[in-house]
Amino acid sequence: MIGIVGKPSSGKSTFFNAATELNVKTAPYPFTTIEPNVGISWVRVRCPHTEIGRECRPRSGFCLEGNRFVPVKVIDVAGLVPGAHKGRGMGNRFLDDLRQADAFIHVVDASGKTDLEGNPGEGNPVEEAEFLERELVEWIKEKVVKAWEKVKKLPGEKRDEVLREQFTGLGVRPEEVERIMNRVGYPEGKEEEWAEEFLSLRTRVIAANKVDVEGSEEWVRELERKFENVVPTSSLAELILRRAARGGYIRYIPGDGDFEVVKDLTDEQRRALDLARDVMERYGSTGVQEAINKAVLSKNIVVFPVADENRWTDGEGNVLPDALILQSGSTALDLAYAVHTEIGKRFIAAVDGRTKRRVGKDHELKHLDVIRIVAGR
Ligand SMILES: Nc1nc2c(ncn2[C@@H]2O[C@H](COP(=O)(O)OP(=O)(O)OP(=O)(O)O)[C@@H](O)[C@H]2O)c(=O)[nH]1
Ligand SMILES: [Mg+2]
Repeated sequence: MIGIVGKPSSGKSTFFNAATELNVKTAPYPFTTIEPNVGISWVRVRCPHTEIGRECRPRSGFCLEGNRFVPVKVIDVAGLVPGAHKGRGMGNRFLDDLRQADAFIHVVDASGKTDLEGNPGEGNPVEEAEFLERELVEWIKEKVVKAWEKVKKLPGEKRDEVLREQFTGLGVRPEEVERIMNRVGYPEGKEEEWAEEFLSLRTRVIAANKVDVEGSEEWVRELERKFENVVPTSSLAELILRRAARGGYIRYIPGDGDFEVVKDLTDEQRRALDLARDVMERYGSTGVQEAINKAVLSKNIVVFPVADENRWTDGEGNVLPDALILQSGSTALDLAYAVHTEIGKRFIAAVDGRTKRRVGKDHELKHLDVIRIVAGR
């Protein structure tokens, strides 16, 4: 799950709406919205079906002209203000909604036209990015302090064991806790370092948003100088494009650097689309799809399990029906378990759909692999 975070009025909800807006009219897709602020967006990857010249039939997500859109959950939380971890603003409650997010997209108002509380005025996007990072560290630090209080009195062996299990609620696996313990030592007096380690387990992308606004270019450059993973975005442009595409006015594939008008437009529609075109010309795309892709694919791969390694189909003849997001470094056995626990338990071997080579359980998978799992009965 991707958490969309940022100060008030930076454009989080606009980003969320753009990223979760379905711009294809075909078939009704399930579960577009799960709860008010949890929705489905899609990672865009090249679909392997283009290699075999037969159309895929996605069971979830969709495919547009050889671009496969793989569902990923996103959550839009209320704006965070300085002191949020202490409960300022809507702080705490929403921070806790982010526990299970394994990546953050930090939406920064790169127009520099709103202050840290989201009110119109003078903004400093660099400070904005820094304070948010701070708030996240402080929030996690409190969890570390609490956990350590709980376990520090336990005897040695038991203490390590309980500590390892303490942070699964924060999405941190026992083996990751173990690694941090080996590197940093116990959290005593080192809560801050622990919090930073936890945070660095998650991918963070900075969406330098509102790049359609004049004056944003300087801030984008400044942000790119100071931070990694900065993606210039115009959530507004993306929302305009997806809605126009859904209405059948343009042909546009999310993430593309261009679109084609296919129906008569009103002056108002034309002006809106001009704004989008301008952003695309300056930055190559609106950035929204790129931000989602970066958030997911920095630490994950997409793999296609099939039942027939020659035709790339499932048991019913559907071509490439499933696309799974797995952590980078995942093995054939991990894929088997991701498909179904039973398949994992009965794993015998896997077959690479391209080379047709048989591989064992420890075989490391690559991005866009097509794999058949051979399981016993
Ligand atoms: N020009 C421009 N305006 C944007 C963009 N994204 C958002 N906005 C505007 O910024 C204002 C705030 O947008 P929201 O999406 O509500 O911001 P938010 O971060 O969700 O705000 P809170 O929920 O209050 O924290 C709205 O007027 C949006 O139309 C963008 O890319 N370009
Ligand atoms: Mg909002």
